[in-house]
Amino acid sequence: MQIDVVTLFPEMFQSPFSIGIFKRAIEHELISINLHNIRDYAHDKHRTVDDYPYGGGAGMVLKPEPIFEAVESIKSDIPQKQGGGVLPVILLTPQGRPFSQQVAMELAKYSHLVLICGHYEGVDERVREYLATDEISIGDYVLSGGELAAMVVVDAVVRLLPGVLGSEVSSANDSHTHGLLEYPQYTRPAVYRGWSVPEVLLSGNHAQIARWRSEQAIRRTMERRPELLDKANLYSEEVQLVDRLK
Ligand code: 6GU
Repeated sequence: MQIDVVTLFPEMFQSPFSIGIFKRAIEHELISINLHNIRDYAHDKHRTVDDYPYGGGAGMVLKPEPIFEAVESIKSDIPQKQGGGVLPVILLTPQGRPFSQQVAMELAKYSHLVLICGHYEGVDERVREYLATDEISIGDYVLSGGELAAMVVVDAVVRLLPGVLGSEVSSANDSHTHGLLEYPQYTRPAVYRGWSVPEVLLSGNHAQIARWRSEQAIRRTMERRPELLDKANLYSEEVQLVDRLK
């Protein structure tokens, strides 16, 4: 997957993308991440990227020209033979559709993504209307820019790509993949400061362990995020368990 990020602060991405799963995925050529500084596409010698809002009001608005030209430059580098479907051009904005594991799985199907990080009080509306194909928000709170949101989206998407995680099961078992929170995990020592690991996990009885984990995941989801249960994809035994626990 090729990921192009259009941002005012490319240096913010350097450290996160140079460690952990990103480092490995880039080294193994599973992903390539290109950072594009919006300022490089400014038209004047002061490299102006923002301006006062028409109609007045506080704050500045990101100008359309540098953003359009940055994305057009990315598009012009795509080999024509690839053609294929539409290239997702995603604007990160608090007004976008809510990001979720479902959306991450949807984006993981593409071979190329373009992410535009918004800033200041906003982005000229023509960017949303005529350049972006999608708008995403990572939650109901306001960040000073789309950069952290873009990193969240890239992390959630990249870890779903085949070969990025150690084993294929690692992301299949995650919280939210089936719509439930994850069950508790333990490792050695079996007793730490007098706190014991649940006995069933030491039993070697795999069917019993699977049943315990399923019950824990359901209990935890009921306690913490009951609204997730309505949307969850449950097996019939799990549905019965939910009814029993209710
Ligand atoms: Cl995508 N951008 C900004 N600036 N704030 C946010 C956000 C995005 N998602 C939640 N808050």
